[in-house]
Amino acid sequence: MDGMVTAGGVPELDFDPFSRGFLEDPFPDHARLRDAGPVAWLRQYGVYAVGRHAEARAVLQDWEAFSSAAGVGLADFRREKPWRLASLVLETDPPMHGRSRRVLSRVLSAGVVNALRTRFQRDADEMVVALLARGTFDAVPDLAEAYPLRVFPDAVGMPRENRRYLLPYGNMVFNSFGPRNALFEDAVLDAARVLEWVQAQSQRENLTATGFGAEIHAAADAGELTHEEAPMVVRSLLTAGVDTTVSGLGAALFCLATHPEQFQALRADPTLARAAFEEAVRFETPVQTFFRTTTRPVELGGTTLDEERKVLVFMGAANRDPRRWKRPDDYDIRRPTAGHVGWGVGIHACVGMLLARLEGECVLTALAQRVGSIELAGEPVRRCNNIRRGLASLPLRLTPRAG
Ligand code: OW4
Repeated sequence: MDGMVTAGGVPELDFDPFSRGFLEDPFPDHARLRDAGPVAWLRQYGVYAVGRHAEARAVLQDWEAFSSAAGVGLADFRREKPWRLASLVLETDPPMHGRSRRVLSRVLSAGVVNALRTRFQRDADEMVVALLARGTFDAVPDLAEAYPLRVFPDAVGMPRENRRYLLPYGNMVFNSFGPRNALFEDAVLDAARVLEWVQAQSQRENLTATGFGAEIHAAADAGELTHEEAPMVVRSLLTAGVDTTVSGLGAALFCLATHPEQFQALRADPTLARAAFEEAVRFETPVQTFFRTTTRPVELGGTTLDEERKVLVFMGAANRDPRRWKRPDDYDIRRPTAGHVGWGVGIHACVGMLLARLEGECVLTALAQRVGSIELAGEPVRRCNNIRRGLASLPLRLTPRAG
């Protein structure tokens, strides 16, 4: 029952953040969580929960007290075997984390990403022109999925065939950070085949001679990673690189279709494309939650958390915390978004965010320059996932820009 407190004085809550009802509309429980206190206890799972911006940031920034090495899902790797080999970057602490992170940071650095801009913009322009010719289409498969599935595997150096498997694979991995509920079980039905395929894609001989994949394998030649580790780091790219940006693009398209005045502001000044994407990442927060595990008794928001406990950080709740944001539930492409936690913060903050932002900027720039209006042409349909917030379907109607 809500209203009880733990022996440590932490308020207890009963909602299930992995139920379909919550995932369809998390916002009322987000408010309850934030209002209960700086930290709450989720009775159903026996985990701490953090929904306010200040404490979410504090947890994510303190990797020593709030470890990732026991897994960033509900499963505690010290007690149960991970369902797939643990990630060398997401599910590690320093010093191991730094080894893989350093390689990924370089492979996805500003200079590398900026060099892709011309190609990424051309691909976005081409897609938007083709969709304008159709007028009405489903923006999830036809744009939010199609665009990252074209540009990202190209940049990694993957072959064209079967890249669409990256979508069910991402859905599987993100569901796996939650409990073993029906979402998880349905997502892993085909796991053996998909995992085998992803592992094969990560091998050096299956990647082109140039691209992110080849550069990660070259880092093993240079001694920065072992040759056993290199394919695992490529796997991280394939895991985190597609369906996250699919959710982000879907969020931006949903926001612009449902806030026509914001799309008109973007049309009036297409240089707002990057800000409009960033605000969509705050507003919808594609990666809604991740866990940490306490390594010692640790003070947070005036209470002391027990050691060896999972802590569920609600980035989506923090990104709409009224203690931090003015009119948090408004999508406003001119608001200062700095400090949002949609990419995480601290040593595990999204290493691919410059690439994701480039994809968002290119698609929204193409829309701003070529499209007159974006309207819903049907009801959006949510794709429920334990961790990731996104749509399965977004029927849109575009009209061309006059003149
Ligand atoms: C958000 C992320 C997500 C899922 C998987 C991995 C990374 C990985 N970052 O390293 O496998």
